[in-house]
Amino acid sequence: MDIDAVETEEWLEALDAVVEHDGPRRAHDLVERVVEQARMRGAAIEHVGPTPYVNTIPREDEPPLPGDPALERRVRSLIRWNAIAMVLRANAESSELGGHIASYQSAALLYEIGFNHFWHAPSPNHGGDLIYIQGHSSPGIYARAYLEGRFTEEELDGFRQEVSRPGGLSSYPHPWLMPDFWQFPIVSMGLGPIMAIYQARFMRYLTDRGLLDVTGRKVWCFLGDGETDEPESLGSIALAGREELDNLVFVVNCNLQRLDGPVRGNGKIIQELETIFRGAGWKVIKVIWGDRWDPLLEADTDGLLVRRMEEAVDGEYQTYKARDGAFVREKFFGKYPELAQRVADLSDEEIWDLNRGGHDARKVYAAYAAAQASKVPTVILAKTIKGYGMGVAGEGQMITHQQKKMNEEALYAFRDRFELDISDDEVRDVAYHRPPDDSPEIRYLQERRKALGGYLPARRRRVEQPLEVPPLETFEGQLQGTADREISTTMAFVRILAALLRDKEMGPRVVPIVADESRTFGMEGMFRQLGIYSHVGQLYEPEDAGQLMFYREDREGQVLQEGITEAGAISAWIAAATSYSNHAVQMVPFYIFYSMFGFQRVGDLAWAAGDSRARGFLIGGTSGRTTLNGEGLQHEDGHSHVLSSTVPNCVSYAPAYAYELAVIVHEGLRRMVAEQEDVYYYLTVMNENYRHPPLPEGAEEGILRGMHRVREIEGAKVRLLGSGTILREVEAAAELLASDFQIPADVWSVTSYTELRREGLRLDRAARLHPKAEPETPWVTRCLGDSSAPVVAASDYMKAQPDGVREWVPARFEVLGTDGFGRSDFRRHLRSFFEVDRHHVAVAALSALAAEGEVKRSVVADAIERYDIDPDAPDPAIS
Ligand SMILES: Cc1ncc(C[n+]2csc(CCOP(=O)(O)OP(=O)(O)O)c2C)c(N)n1
Ligand SMILES: [Mg+2]
Repeated sequence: MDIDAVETEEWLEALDAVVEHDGPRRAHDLVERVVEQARMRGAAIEHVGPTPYVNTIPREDEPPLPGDPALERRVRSLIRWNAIAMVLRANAESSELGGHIASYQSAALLYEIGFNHFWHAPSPNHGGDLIYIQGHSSPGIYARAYLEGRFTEEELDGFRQEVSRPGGLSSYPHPWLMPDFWQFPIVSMGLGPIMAIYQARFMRYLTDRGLLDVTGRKVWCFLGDGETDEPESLGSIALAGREELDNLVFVVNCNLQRLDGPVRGNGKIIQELETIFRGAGWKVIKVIWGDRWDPLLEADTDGLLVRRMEEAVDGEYQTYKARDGAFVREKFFGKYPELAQRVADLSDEEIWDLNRGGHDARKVYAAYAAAQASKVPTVILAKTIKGYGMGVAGEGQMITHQQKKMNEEALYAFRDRFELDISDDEVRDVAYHRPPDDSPEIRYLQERRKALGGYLPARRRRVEQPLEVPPLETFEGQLQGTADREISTTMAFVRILAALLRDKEMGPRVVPIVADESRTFGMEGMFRQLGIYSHVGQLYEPEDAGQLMFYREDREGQVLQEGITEAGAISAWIAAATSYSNHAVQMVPFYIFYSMFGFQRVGDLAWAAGDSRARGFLIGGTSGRTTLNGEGLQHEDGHSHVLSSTVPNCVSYAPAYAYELAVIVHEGLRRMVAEQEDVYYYLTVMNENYRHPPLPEGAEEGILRGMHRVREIEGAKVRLLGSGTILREVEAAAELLASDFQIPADVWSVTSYTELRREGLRLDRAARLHPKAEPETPWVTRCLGDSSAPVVAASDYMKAQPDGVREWVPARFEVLGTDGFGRSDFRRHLRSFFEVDRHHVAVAALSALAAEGEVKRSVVADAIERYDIDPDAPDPAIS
């Protein structure tokens, strides 16, 4: 209720006068001052909602379009055509291969303005911008590369045929499949945005630490409006805002549709995203309406048009573009007679031509120029039409996303709409079309890219001068054993890291990354010693300033303390682990986390890391279902090695002793840093303290291949395998078997069932396909093949791990493991519950011997009784 209408009118008139005399900007500033004053006076003005549903940049502030817009449109149309042709040709035989038409057609201009005017390739003058391309827009990116002369027509015809056609083009951006082309694997929705944010932050880290000047380089990330529903898409935007990452631009292609239908049929995705990003400290640039709306908006002095624009929901906007001008006149303008009157002079065709901002070159250019100059992260919300130009074949239709067909009629219409110089025959054949090299179109396109330093995307495979890896003796402290001192492998790891950090060449390239768990792993010493990275340094005196290891934040800090975000921390790790490629600076990242919150929590990012050819170490701390004992079901990891084994280029180890860890880390450095192999390492470390023996002579090969003998007895009757801390239970079981049953046993430390299995599979395959060649024997068989004594394996992980090598164990094989939900108790109780303690190992050994007829069954029964095992205890796997 307005209690004083006259007063209200006066205020509004005053504002109108300001707009008239000093322009909207002055009005904006004044209102902001008034709001501020009102707050000071106690008027609780709380929520700042979205701005009106119009473009953020006023028409008068739009810079003129540089270059030759008409020629650019011709080039763009050619790219549109070839992108469609790729998909249609791939699906001509059958629709088996798939591919997307509609997404790129909605985004074509958004990419082309970038390619023609903004995005630098690496060159002597510029380090290069990093473009995260929306995965299912790839046909458009290939089509551009074809016009640039980077792909042949045969290669385009190999779209989505990566196996049968040499040089076939991958469905989506995959560095694994196209290592010279794609830089960032983004098609799994949400991963692109979060990786882009941490990439931008990592670039600033490189600069602040004096490793590389990245001034002027930007990260541009494209995402779909539907994709913003993924928690990963928006979950880290506050970091970018807080850190004022001025090198980051998001372009959200707001075509209002996702796969099944509208993104926000009953609302407005652009308005929703505006509020979210503004709240997170981003500059938001809405590009909603194209220039043909400008006269109507200028004439909208009473705000009725904007009101109508705000009333209409996205579901309606989608429908408008699937119908025609008459429909828009009736449903949109016709709602208010005054509004209908304003378009009475426009023909239906002119109403139909009222364009959206994301399809207007000048508006998009203006937004990009503003983003380029912005001092904070910027998001561009560009309103587009899904399937733009597809006409009756799909424009704005519910089924558009998956439409892979366009009939001849639709293709002719497309050609005519974009005024393509393509013959009827070519249209019928869906032929690719590329004008000659000396045509104005191709010359223009090439000149633009030349001016911007070369082609994009393009990926660097290796650095020219790899870092030198320090010798194994660097980790002498861990190789010698700890004598009487009891430490955990976590502590051993921290010492290995500390030794690496002391190395002159490699030390500064090490990136320790944590997600608020440094103290858990005893790494708080690094806070003081290395500093925690913070672009603004430390603006406060830390509470513990007087202490030796105080919480030191520093602009040159080396540690990335990401807070409680495993997805963010692994994204930071991916940025560092691919720095060799994106920045030509080799880094050696170690991300240390609770092993339960690794692969299980952020498995898709771990997969993307493999695709990215990331090189670095993931360290799963406090691992083992019974080793981290007090934390209960949610924390006790007994399966991360099963999960890590699914990533083809992830090399996993579960070491038990410090010297194993040292040998493995050293080999990882050799392979990833010196040899530049595209693998990454997953190592589990534990928090149980015990003594560590010195490195046995000649043990390195076995440690790296996956198993080595740690206890050798003449005439062993049984062989026991252990991993991680359970190796110690296995060693104790060997003692029990000797003392209580006079049975000699060998003990092996299995450092990696995953590696043993991979070798077994590889050699089996080689033997199968090369029947005439002498088959090679896998390591596990070489280790265990010299006797037929039974083998018993126990670990703190699932039975699937040892089971994976069963085929190559040439003897009876009993497997113990920790399948099931964890729970808390003392370690000894948990190990008894999960049946992986010394007693169960001994019983399993006797049981195997009984099955072989080597001991009587009564001996097994005796042991069960002697060790106080309840044979009717619940099965831990389902308890
Ligand atoms: C994690 C994940 N879930 C589902 C998909 C399947 N998918 C591919 S595209 C798509 C719709 C995308 O809609 P939007 O983000 O709006 O992109 P547009 O094509 O409209 O530009 C879906 C669901 C995926 N790629 N990744
Ligand atoms: Mg969409």
